Amino acid sequence: MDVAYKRRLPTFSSYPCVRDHTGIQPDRKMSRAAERLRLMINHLDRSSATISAVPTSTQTFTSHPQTLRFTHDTGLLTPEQRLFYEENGFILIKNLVSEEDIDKFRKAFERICRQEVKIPGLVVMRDVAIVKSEFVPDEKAVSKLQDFQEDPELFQYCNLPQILNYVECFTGPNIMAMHTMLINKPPDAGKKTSRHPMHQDLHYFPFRPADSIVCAWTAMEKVDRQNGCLVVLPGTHTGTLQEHDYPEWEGGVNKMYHGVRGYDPKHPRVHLEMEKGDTVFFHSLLIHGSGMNRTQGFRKAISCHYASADCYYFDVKGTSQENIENEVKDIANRKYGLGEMTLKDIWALRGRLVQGERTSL
Ligand SMILES: O=C(O)CCC(=O)C(=O)O
Repeated sequence: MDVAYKRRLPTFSSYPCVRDHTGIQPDRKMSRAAERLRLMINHLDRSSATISAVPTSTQTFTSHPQTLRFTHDTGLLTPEQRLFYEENGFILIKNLVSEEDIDKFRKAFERICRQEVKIPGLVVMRDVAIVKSEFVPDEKAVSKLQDFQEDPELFQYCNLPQILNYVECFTGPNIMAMHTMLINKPPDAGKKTSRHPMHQDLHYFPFRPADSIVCAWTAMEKVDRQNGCLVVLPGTHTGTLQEHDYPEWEGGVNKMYHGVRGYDPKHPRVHLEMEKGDTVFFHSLLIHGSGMNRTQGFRKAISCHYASADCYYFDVKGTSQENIENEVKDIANRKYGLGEMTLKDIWALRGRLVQGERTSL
């Protein structure tokens, strides 16, 4: 009789999830558990593998089959990487985007900051501390670009084949790029406004299921604790969407930077220190944020939220997401000037098919 195989998960500190995009295995030998899993997964249903094994005297077993709920088997992720994402809700891939591409995105960003180009639908945000100071039309005034889907250069990021290959592991083959950002975290002006409060990205999205939505976030330069790298709470993707609102920070909070209410501050944290071109993929329910930028430089990252085109919209009225709906509608109605629009209309307008078929979103 088959019984469930008890997972042995890698620890965060060893980062077994990391490998380069050439697909070459890391130096160290894959554990025997992972080898067994690879063999088993290859024999199982491709989309939602049930892992089971015949017991031996040296193994411990649970009584229920273990289902891989958060990842698809496309042949790219190793069994260890799949299990890492299943357990932690994120995976970091080293050196995924080339220097050349990143430099191109940086130049496109600078052109926008210098106001040499005008991109339809683009939202240019300024840090709450800077916005009050004198306006300077260069990158020093801009803390974030949102919705660059109409910028042919920046949008190339969302179409990079090496990114989409990973995205497919979480969304399946029909992929929409739903939300794009280039974050230019400024040096903190002393009020800690450069922090991004801990939050779940799903709070912003009126579509589901949450498991079919993933963020790709690429460091455009070295990011570490000094300049405010991402901080994640591993495993929180298995929870539910929590209430969000503006945190009560003395120095002020940036527009639309809602924070999650009532998460456990003692939950283990992982600071994702990354080199230029490294990319982290994370689940839409994973609680994450970023720290203050204590350096004199700007910390840049580019990101896209992808969703399966098979996702569906729902009405957020009466849910905890109603507060963000009103803010987003306000901004979008001003941007597109098309009169009153629903959140679904706004997202349908922003979303771009990047692979497969536009089946629903
Ligand atoms: O890049 C950062 O500092 C945080 C970005 C982020 O979490 C977001 O915009 O949702």
